Amino acid sequence: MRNIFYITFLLIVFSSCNDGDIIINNFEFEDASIKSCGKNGRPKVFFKINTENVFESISLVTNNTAISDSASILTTNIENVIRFDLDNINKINYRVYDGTITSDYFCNSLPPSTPKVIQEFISVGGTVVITTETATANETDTDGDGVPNNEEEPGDTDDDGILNINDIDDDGDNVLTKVEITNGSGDEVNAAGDRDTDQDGIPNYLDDDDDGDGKLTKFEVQEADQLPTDAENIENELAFYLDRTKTNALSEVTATIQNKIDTKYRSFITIQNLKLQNQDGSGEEISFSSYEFGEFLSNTVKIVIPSNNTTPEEN
Ligand SMILES: [Ca+2]
Ligand SMILES: [Ca+2]
Ligand SMILES: [Ca+2]
Ligand SMILES: [Ca+2]
Repeated sequence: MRNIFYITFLLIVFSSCNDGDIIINNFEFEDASIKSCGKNGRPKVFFKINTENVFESISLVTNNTAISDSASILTTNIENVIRFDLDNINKINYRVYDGTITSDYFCNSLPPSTPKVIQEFISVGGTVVITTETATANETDTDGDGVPNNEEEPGDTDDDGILNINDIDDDGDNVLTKVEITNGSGDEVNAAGDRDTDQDGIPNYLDDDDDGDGKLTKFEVQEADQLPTDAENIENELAFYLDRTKTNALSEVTATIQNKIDTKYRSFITIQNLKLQNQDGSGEEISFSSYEFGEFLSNTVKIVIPSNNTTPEEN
């Protein structure tokens, strides 16, 4: 906020020193969130638009290869800071217009003829610094398994190294928790009201032998397929793992469900030693030791926990 105030102050002073120039009375982009266009073979654009009182935008154009091509992701790299200098291709552009602007202004391959730019500053120096962290996609149910965080059993029930709060198969029986908590009519439940087929008090989603027939759910499959929920492992609409009269059991089950959960990436863009020059020919410059451009929040993507270095999947 201090930096925003600083440029506001500078611009007002600067404008008032130039008789006849347009008075910029607001450089304060209320919303810190940044929008983006994908690359589509061109440099990528990040921008903020202000349409209150004054029609203005500030944008960062970049062809830096560390930045994703996707419009909805800046980067998924939370390990490293992205840092590059502004130059003829990578630049900050501040503009004031004579009318309302929309995202199309930046995202169309051909810039529209209106609104007209009536004042423009372009960077003549600075270093872009981008740091990224993960952001929870679902605050109340991190792994999206249908059991809210505050109701997840503490710890790691199946000892697979993934805490229950992040585990989409809490008991490690190859049946997703969100499947195991589903109650149908006539299902047996425990005292807490959770589905508990063998009525041993342990809900199915935490029970590795759901039907209590002595064969672990994970092994109540046929050779053809190794997931207990697949059609091969269901007879007369009842899965073997829920049928205590059947003990279909295979000892050589190696499949485990890949633990994919939703997440987002939040990137913070700061420009160090930013120097902007007025394009009106006056050569006037304004400078910042550090300008907080804003935050870019990605769309929700699926990642594997624990990380196996696969590329996150866009939903
Ligand atoms: Ca869980
Ligand atoms: Ca399970
Ligand atoms: Ca049980
Ligand atoms: Ca069983």
